[in-house]
Parts: sequence; C-alpha cells; structure tokens
Amino acid sequence: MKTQNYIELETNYGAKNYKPLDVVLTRGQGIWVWDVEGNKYLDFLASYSAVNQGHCHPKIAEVMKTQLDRLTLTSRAFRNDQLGLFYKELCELTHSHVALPMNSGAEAVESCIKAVRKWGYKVKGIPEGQAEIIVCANNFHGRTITIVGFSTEEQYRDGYAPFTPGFKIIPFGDAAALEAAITSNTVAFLLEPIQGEAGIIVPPEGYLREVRRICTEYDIAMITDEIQTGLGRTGKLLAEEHEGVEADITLIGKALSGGFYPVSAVLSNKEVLGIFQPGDHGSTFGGNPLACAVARIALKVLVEEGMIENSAKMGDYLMEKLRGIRSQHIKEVRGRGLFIGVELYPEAGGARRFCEAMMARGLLCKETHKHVIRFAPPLIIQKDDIDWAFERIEEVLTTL
Ligand code: IF1
Repeated sequence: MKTQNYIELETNYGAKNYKPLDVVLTRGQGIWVWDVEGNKYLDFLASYSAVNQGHCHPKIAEVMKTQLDRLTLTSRAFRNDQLGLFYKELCELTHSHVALPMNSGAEAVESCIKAVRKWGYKVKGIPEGQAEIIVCANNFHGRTITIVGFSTEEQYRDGYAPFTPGFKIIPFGDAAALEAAITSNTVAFLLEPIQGEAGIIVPPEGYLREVRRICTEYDIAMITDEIQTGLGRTGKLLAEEHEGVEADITLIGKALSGGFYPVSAVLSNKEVLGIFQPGDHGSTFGGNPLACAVARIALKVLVEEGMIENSAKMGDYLMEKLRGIRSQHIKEVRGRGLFIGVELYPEAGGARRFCEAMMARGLLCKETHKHVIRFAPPLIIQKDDIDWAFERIEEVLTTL
C-alpha cells in the first residue's frame, strides 16, 4: 500500500479529531523514522516528548519483550514484583515520598485533583464541596471533561458542557495574581513550569520560586504538570529544578515509558497522596508489571546514558543557532533545553506551511497554535544531527 491508501483508510474509518501531516510512518530508530515509501526523516517532535529516549530504544525494547513473556497484568487486586521496585527507583530519582501509578497524562492530572480536594477537606478542614483549585490561562493538562472545563482554549471546551466546578483561572507567570486569587477554600495551584501547548512559554525568572513561597505561606499544594517538561526535556530531570524548587505534587507521563506504553504517575509528599485509603481511587492498568518494568528501564537509560545533560548541551547549541537566523518571519526564539519554540509573525502566514516545507526536506516537526513551530527532538540527538536539521530549518525560514 502507498501513502494515499493509508490516508484513505484513516479518512474513511477514523474519527476526524486530528489533522496530521501527510506522512505515514512505519519504522523508527533513535532520532530517525521512516515512512511507508521508504523516506527517512529526522523526528524533531519526539511524539510530544514521549520518546525522549529515542524511538524503539533497544534496552527498553529488550526489557519489554522479556516482561511480556513473563507477566503483563495482575490488576491491583494482587501485588506484582515490579511495582515496589518502580516506586522505589522513581521516588529516589525524583526525591518524592510517595508515587501513584496511572496510565495517561490526563489520568495523572485527574488523580491529583481528587487527591488535593480530599486533602483539602480532610486535612485543611475546608467545608465540603467548596474546594478551589487555581490554574493558569492557556494551560494544557489533557482532554477529560474536568480538564477541558478549566481550559481557556475555546475549541477544547466547545460543545462539552456541563463542566466540573471549582477552578479559578489566573494569568501564567504572574505570582501576584496567584496571591490575590487565594481564598480560605483554595487547596492547590496547578501549573506547567513551561507552558507547552500554549507555545513554549517560559515564565519570568523567579516565578516558580515565588509560587513555591506563596503556596507554602498559604498552605496550598503546588502541583507542577511535568508531563511534557519533565524527564530531561528542558535539560534537567524536572523543569522545576531550574529554579531549585520542589513542588508538593509533580505529574509525569509521556517519556516515563520512553514511548513504549502509556505510563504516568503522581509524585507527592506523604501528606497529600497519603490521603487515599484503599478503595478511594484506582485503575485496572495503573501499576501493572509491564508498565512498571518498561518505566524502570526508561528512567534508567535516561539517566545512565546522559540524556538529561545532553538535552541541556544540545538545547543550548540549537537555541544559539536558531537565534542567529536572519529571517523576516521570526518574532522570537524561546525555550529551555531541547524544548524550543520559534514564534513567527502573523504575516508569515502560519507555522504549518513551514512545517510542511521542513517535512519535504526530511525534518518532522509540528506547529503549536497558529504561529509557533515547536522543536523537541529526542534527547539522544548529537551535534551533527542538529547541524543537519539546522541547515533545513534555516533554509525554510529564509527562503519561504
Ligand atoms: C493531544 C498538545 C502537547 C501535556 C501536559 C497533560 C497532558 C499533556 C503538559 C495530557 C498532553 C499532548 C496531548 C496530545 C498532544 C500533546 C500536546 F499539543 F496537545 F498540547 F504535547 F503539547 N499535561 N499533551 O502536554 O497527557 O493524557 O495525552 O497522556 O493530541 O491531545 P495525555
């Protein structure tokens, strides 16, 4: 079958909730992917940071293959021999006290909303049904009814009401707005350390430290959604480390499995997650032995193969090169580590045509919103590959 045949199948039988670039991929290895016609591309998106470790990392594949011949799912009715080790390794690595394993990112977000609300009622003594959670404008935390209910993106909400109440929206990057929004019923503040979907928005220096101070002072839980920014993407294990702070709750997902399998987790200090009693929350697949085995090795290769340091180094290198491009289209280049956004002027006619032109030159990336090109290659990328990609990026941004 050819590209068009696969696209027709998707068009005929699939829900139309996506408009992907018209490239049909069939194989991936490291930073490279191949389409069904045999064309090779450098993946500069890394599945929205789920394949930080590179496509089909051989060590993760090996562990997964072994584990799937041994035991895949026990449900949490019984224990399995991978979960405890996963907890220990994950908590030691992230300096957390307790972890809750889930599957998708949205489930981790939902789970922590349940936990902080319950903590608010049982520990802080907030009147039943009154708990408030503060979130940021232009957030992206997933697609469930509750989560899109506090999105400020009209399309994500349109047609899905009624929504879950109890959320208050403030501007991102504005610590004074947080302090002003807190009431005696506030249980938590949920934020992305760098907003991804919003267009790689880096908050002002010192923002996270201020947020940490305010959350401590008012005894509200600081929740960082590191589902996209975490696990090396920004050049640190967690993006919050750039400001030397530790959130009370940190959410991770995506690269927690290296892209092999949906695995997410809520990481917290004892007090907040400790609120759950048996039966309060759960998931059929959360914490299953296959997921745990895959996540354990995905974390191990991330650390042992120096991917976090490489992200910092290659990110600086790429950022500097991008900032040197002389193009009338570029408004701003911003980001941290290998999490980079290039914002174009509206006159450029939207980022998509630039992404399509890069695809034609063997480089895969994706616009976010209308005017931002997002660059987020796997964290194993080397200097030569960045140079290769940069030639194409520069050509497209200066000739189109
Ligand atoms: C899609 C975006 C990226 C996330 C943060 C939670 C989740 C995500 C910070 C939910 C998910 C994904 C979802 C995917 C595209 C992608 C995305 F453009 F939509 F916003 F990466 F920037 N918190 N982000 O970024 O995790 O439930 O999906 O596992 O098409 O919706 P999930």
